[in-house]
Amino acid sequence: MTRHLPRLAAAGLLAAGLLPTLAAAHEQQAEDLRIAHPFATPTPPGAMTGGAYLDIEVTGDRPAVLVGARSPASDVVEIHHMTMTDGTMRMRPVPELRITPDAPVRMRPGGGHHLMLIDLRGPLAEGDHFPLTLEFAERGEVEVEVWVQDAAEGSAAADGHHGH
Ligand SMILES: [Cu+2]
Repeated sequence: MTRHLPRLAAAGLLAAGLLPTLAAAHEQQAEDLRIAHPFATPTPPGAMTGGAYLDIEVTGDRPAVLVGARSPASDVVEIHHMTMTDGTMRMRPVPELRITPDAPVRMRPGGGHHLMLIDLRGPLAEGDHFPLTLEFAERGEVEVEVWVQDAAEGSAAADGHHGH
């Protein structure tokens, strides 16, 4: 029995030393990202998909790459890009979204990038909120809280986060 003691003590010290390091590294990786005003638009009953929008800015020199997202609000979350071609709205999934220091991402309803919530687990009602985990290459994950707001209200509130 006593022979196991030093080994256990060493393991304890290792774990104690290691865990704070990992936690600090994780925070530092997300430290140069500013994520503002995540919101999702309400969905009619029975709708299987919904759109979520947020702003991502990198405050350092290194570009960030959003590679995925997930949420308990839906089975799947995809990064989508929407364009209007000859009056027809087209959405397509993109594998990643790159954010450079000089080009912050501002997602808004009606065009450009958004996050598509696919196979909703329930309708999104105004005033609801749900967590969303963003997965970044090399930076790890960032969890945000998404509030359900109509398109105009959500956009105005998101614009209000940028004072210049
Ligand atoms: Cu979409």
